[in-house]
Amino acid sequence: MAEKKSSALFVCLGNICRSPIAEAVFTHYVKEQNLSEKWIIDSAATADYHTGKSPDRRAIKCMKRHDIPMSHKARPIIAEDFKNFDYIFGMDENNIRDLKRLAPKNSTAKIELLGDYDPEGPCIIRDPYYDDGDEGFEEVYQQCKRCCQAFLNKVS
Ligand code: WE7
Repeated sequence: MAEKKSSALFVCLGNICRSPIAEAVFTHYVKEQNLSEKWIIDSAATADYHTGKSPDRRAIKCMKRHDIPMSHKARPIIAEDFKNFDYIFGMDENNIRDLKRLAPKNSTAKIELLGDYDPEGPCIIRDPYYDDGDEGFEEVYQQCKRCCQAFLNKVS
């Protein structure tokens, strides 16, 4: 009998910057630990604004720089996600507020800040969308890396 899979959904405002990076980074560590068969991993938006779009070019550049594959098309979070996923991670307090507002009554997912797993502290993964360069995206990547490793170690 196959054991039940765990599942994690990474969420931000538009699903083109932070959450596809988090999804790619977590998927990378899950693969590295040969746990791919045990996990369902996806990302989604709280706003139906960039649906169908690829990640921001700066996010793509960041993942290329770190040699981590990323392929995702933006999609809004839907009611079923709140019962299908064990964990739904927001990046900042706005995401958490929106997720709690969007959660249906039968929601069973644990809604958490991804940054709460960061052993180095900063709990908010800041929105880099209106930044000029690549630095904000690099910071997002570094935070996602620490948080995803810590989360995976905790739950497996
Ligand atoms: C963002 C964004 C991000 C902000 N990705 N957008 Cl202009 C707009 C309006 C509604 C939904 C989306 Cl998604 C967007 C485009 C995409 N990371 N961050 N907008 C943002 C940041 C600070 C204050 C206000 C906004 C809209």
